[in-house]
Amino acid sequence: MQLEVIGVGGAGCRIVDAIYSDTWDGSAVEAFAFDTDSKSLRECTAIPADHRYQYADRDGGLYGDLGRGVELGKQYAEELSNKLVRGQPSLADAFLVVVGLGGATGGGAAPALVRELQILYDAPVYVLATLPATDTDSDPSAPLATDESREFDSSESPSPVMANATRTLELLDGLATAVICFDNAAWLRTGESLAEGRTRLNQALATHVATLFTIVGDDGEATAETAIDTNDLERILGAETDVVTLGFAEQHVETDGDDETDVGSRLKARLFSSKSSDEPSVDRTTAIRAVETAIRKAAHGKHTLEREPENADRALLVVGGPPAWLNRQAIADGRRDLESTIGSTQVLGGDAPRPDDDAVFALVVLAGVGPIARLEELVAVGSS
Ligand SMILES: Nc1nc2c(ncn2[C@@H]2O[C@H](COP(=O)(O)OP(=O)(O)OP(=O)(O)O)[C@@H](O)[C@H]2O)c(=O)[nH]1
Ligand SMILES: [Mg+2]
Repeated sequence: MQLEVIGVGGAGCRIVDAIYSDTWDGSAVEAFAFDTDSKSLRECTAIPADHRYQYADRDGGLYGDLGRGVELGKQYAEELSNKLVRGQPSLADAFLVVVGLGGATGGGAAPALVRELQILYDAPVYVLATLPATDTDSDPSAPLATDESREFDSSESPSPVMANATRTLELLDGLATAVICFDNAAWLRTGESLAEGRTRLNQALATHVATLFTIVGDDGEATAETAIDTNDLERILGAETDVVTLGFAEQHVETDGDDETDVGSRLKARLFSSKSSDEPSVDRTTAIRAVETAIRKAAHGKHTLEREPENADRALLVVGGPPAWLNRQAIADGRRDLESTIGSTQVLGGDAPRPDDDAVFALVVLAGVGPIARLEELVAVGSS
């Protein structure tokens, strides 16, 4: 599918940079980065320079002033959306606006930009939002909490990160087609600051997002038995600003191409296998086990946002990897299990053959999830 990813503010631009650097076989992606702070834009080196744009008359971050961010967002939304014509926005199957909740620039501009895109284009406008990690982000002395170039002045009141995050979520309600959430707190290691962990977090998030959007309408060289198309995705994500979480897992598998170093087994395969190298034989039980394990981890393991597994309205399961490993029965069983876990029949399953891969992966999308303890906590802290 054709996707337009747009980062606003420091976090949004960095995450888009990571997403854009990820592999996109078969799918088209265009990336844009918008910030009031040119320093943060200069660091997004994967995104073409003419797709990065500094807006507002004063260059720099907004130091947590969400009111100002909202004002600037309204003032510049049209100008920002006009920058997209440097690409081909009219061909987009979806827009993905990426923002770090808690900041002022991204959190302020995202709602107005989403509104503008909804007016201009027919395609859904999804939001990808990070939730601030309470302990690191609300500590004003923590580097990179909202603006890394900021010299902290102890006479100022602490940055109202949680209040900003709550307010932005409220503003997005009814505007964003759906909100994919990523909880920084759950992905940082104990004692690790955002400054230390952000590259790893952004990479993990990029893998989840790139996987989701590359499997949709995948027209790679191998044909899926059950392909997921943009209509399927729209059906699962809904159009009511539902909260979405993603779970991803992969299992390395031994493929014929793997044996470069293992001369003995390569030779054995050549001598004794009746199949040619482009028709690898895979033991059925081993394939089923690999698919089952990947599905179990993606469905019940760590998600971008922790949730009670049963609290979702709709779900999508896609299993991908080398075609010979994609056991249809195991995928169908996994889909049925997911259906009974969430107690809904609105569960789609599909496959994504990747002939050159050496891993079986599963991606689970849960939509309409709630109530979510972390979001409630955010709202409670933000409004106290
Ligand atoms: N996952 C992730 N989260 C980040 C990153 N940088 C910042 N954040 C989070 O996003 C929130 C907003 O930070 P920024 O995006 O830097 O803020 P901004 O939108 O640029 O707004 P101002 O700089 O305040 O004008 C922070 O409170 C963090 O919770 C990042 O690289 N990765
Ligand atoms: Mg900033």
